[in-house]
Amino acid sequence: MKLIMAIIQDVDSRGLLDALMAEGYRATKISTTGGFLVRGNATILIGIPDDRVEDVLGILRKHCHARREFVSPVMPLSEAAAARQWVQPLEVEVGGATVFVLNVERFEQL
Ligand code: 2BA
Repeated sequence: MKLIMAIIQDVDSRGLLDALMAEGYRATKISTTGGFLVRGNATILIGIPDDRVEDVLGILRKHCHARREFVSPVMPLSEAAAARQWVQPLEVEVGGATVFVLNVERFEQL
């Protein structure tokens, strides 16, 4: 058995969960926060038999889209003035999904 842990953008989570349910997969959404942007994202946990990994990755590819985001680096005004420059927004591409596939040693539903 495998546990897929996928960090995705929250906006994609409803469509992804609907697609997973429609295909008979069980999934859990956890509301999480990315360390860099410090914005909400979603982590989806999906427990599956080993031979379903590629199918689930295909569903993730279809429903999770990369987007460009702008982040304003935080610098106190006094430091910005001292540096004699305006702080430019930084553009980053947030991935469709950051996916970890883990081996499950044991699975119980009690
Ligand atoms: P965040 O940490 O908020 O990162 C959002 C996006 O910012 C990243 O997109 C990347 O494009 C950029 N970024 C992150 N750290 C950076 C840095 N030190 N310098 C410049 N740009 C940086 P993704 O790579 O697609 O990651 C999306 C989210 O997936 C991340 O949100 C984080 O929550 C998670 N993630 C990504 N890699 C991870 C890892 N190795 N372990 C755990 N979580 C991870």
